Amino acid sequence: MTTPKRYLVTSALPYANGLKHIGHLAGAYIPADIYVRYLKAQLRDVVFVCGSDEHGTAIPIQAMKEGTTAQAIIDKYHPIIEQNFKDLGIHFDIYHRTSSPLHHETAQEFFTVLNDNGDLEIKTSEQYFDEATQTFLADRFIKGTCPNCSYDNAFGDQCEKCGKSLSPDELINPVSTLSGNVPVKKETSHWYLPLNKHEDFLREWVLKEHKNDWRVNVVGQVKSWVDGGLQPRAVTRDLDWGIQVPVKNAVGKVLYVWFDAPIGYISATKQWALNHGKDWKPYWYENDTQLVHFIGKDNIVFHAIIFPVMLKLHGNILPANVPSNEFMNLEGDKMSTSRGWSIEMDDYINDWIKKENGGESMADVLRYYLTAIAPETKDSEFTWKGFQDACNSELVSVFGNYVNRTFVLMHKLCNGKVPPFHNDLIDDLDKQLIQDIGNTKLKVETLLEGYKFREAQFEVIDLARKANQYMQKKEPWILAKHLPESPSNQHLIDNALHLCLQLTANLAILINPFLPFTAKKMLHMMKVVEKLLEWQNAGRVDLLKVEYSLREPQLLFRKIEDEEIAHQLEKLTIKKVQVEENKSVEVEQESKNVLKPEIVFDDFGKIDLRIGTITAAEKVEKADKLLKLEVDLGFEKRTIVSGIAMHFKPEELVGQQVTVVCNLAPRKMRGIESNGMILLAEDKSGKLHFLHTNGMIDAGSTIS
Ligand code: B3M
Ligand code: ZN
Repeated sequence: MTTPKRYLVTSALPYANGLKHIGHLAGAYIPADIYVRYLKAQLRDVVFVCGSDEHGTAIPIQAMKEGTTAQAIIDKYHPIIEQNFKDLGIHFDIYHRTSSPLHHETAQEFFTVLNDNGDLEIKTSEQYFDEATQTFLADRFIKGTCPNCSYDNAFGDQCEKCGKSLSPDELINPVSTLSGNVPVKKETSHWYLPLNKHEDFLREWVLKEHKNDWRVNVVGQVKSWVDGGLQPRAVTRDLDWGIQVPVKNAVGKVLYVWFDAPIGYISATKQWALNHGKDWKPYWYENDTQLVHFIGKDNIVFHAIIFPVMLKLHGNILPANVPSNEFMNLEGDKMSTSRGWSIEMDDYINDWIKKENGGESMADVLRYYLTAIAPETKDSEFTWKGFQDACNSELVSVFGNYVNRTFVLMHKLCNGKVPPFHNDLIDDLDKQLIQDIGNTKLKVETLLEGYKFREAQFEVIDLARKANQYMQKKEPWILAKHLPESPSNQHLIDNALHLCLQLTANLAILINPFLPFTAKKMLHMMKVVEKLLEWQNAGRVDLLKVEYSLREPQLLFRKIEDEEIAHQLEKLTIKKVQVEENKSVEVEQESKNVLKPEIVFDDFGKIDLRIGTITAAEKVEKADKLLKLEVDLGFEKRTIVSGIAMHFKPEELVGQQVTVVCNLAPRKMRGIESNGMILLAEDKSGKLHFLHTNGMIDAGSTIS
C-alpha cells in the first residue's frame, strides 16, 4: 500500500451538555491522539480535528435541568471539556464548536447540495404536538408509562428503568414534559435520507472492500443493519434549537443533530485552515487523503453508514477506517454519568494531576492504563486496583526503574557522560539488544498503522523489560567493584551503559505517542531537543553522542499507595448514592410539573375558599405530624386538624392568616373531628410556606 499524502483524523464530537468520563476518553480520544502523535513523528501531513457537538435535544434538556438556557449550557461545558482534553495530553489541531456561524453555513450548504440534487425525500407523518407551547415534541420531551415494565417516567425514546428503546407511540398516557399536557397528534413534513437506496453501495464498500481491514465489531454492525433492511431516515426535526433548515417556509425546522454533527469535522477543518493559511479542500476531496474517524461503539451506525452515504452524495472522500472500541466497564458495572457510576475526566484531573507538582505524569499513567486495557475487540474493565498495578508494576518498576538505573549508573560509573562504545568488545547480548530495538520499532509501527494500540504499547514496555534484563546480566555495578584489579572492566561498563543510554533514547521516541509528558521529561534528562522524537530516529543506536553530558535523573512515575485507591473506591460509592438521591428528588419534582387532569368551571365553583385566622394551635397526642388548630372564619370558629407539625411550632401559628377550604366534609383524625383544610405552598425542597395576605384581611373573606 502506498503511503497516503495526507491524513485527516477525527474524534467524535462530545455533546457539550456535561462532563465526559474516562470511558469516552478510552474510546475515541486517547487512541486517536496516539495515532496522530505517531503520524506527526513520521512527519506526515496530518490534521486532527474535534470540537463540541452543541445541538440536539441533549442540550435544551440539560438546560431545563440546570434551570438555564441552551446557550448558557454550551458556553459552560465547551471550555471545560476542551481544557480537560488538554490536561490529559490530547492534542487536537483544532477544537471547534458546532454553534459557530462557519459550521451553520457549512451544514446548510451540505444539506442544500443534497436537496437540490434530489437526494432527499420529503415525507409527511403524524407526530406528537404540545398545544400549550405550540411545539412538536422531540422524543425526549415526551414521558409516559413504559409498556414493558410499567415505569411511569419513561422517555419517548427509551425507558431508563428497563433500558428498552421506545418510540413515543408506545408510551402509555404520554404527557409533554414542557407543559404537562397530554400531547395531540399533528401532521408535519420532514426531509429524509433514503438509506434504502444505498444498500448496494454499503455492501460493496464496507462488507467487501473493508471486510478485512476494519474492526470486526464495525463490519458486524454494518452487516446487521444492512441485512435488516435500511429505512429512509429523517434528517430534520421540529425543534427550536439547532441549525435552520435552509429552505423557504421551513420555519421551526432544524437539521437533525446527527446530520449536522459529523459535518462538524468539515467545518473544523475549514476553521483550522483559516487559522493557519492552509487549504482545507484536499483533506475532504482528494483520494490520496486518509480520513479516519475514531468513535465509541454507539456511534458506529452514524459513521459507517449514514455519514458515508452523505459524503458520497456530496462528492467527498470516504473514511479509510472507522476504529471503534467496545465498552469499558467500571468496577463490575456499566460506566454511566447519569447513574453516577463513572470517573469524570475533570475529577481525575483534580484528584491526580492538579494536586501534585509534576502531576502531568499522572495524566500519562491514566493514558497508559486506559490503553493497556483498551476494549479494542471486546468489553474491558477499569478497576482502581488494576490502575494501581499497571502504574506500580509496569510504569514504576519496569519503565521508570530502567531509565532511572541507567542514569544513576551513568553518573556514578561514567562521570555523567555518554561513554564510548568499544566495538571490539561487542558480545551476543549487545547484538541481541540492538536487534530488539530495531524489531520493536518495526512492530510498533505496524501495530499502530493497523490501529492496534494496546499491543503496540505493550511492545514498548516489553522493550524496557528486555533492557532491564540486559542490565541485570551485564551487572556494571559488579564490574565496577573489581575495577582496581581489572581496569579493563571500564570498557565493559562503557559498552553496557552506552547501549542502555541509546536504548533510553529509543524508549523516549517509542513511548512518545502513548505517554507524551514522559517523553518530554526524558528529553530534558538527555538534554536533547524535540527533533530526537522523530520516528525515523527509532532503531538507531547512535542517538546520544559520546562524551555528551546528561542531566541527573528525574523520577518518571511515582508509586500509587493503597490508601489513594481506597479513597477513590469510596468516592465512587458515595457519588453513586448521591446521584440516586438527587434523581429521586428530580422525579418527584417532575411529577409535580405534570398538571392534574382538567376540570370544568362548575367543579371549581363547588369549592368554598375563605380567609381564616388561626387563634389557637396545639399538638395532637401520639401523632408526630398533626396539629389541632382553632380557626376563626369571622362567622364561626372551626377546629381543623392539619398535618403540619413537622414544619411549624404551634406558637408560630397563632395570629397567622390562612386560606381555608371550608365546605370539605368533616373527617375524624385521632378522635378529633376536623372541619376543613388549610392551604399552604410547598417549595422545591418540600418546605411549607404561608400564602401571605399582605396584612390583615377580614376573617371570612371569600376567595374566588
Ligand atoms: N455527540 C454523540 C456522542 O457524544 C455525538 C457524537 C457526534 S460525532 C459527529 O456520543
Ligand atoms: Zn421500562
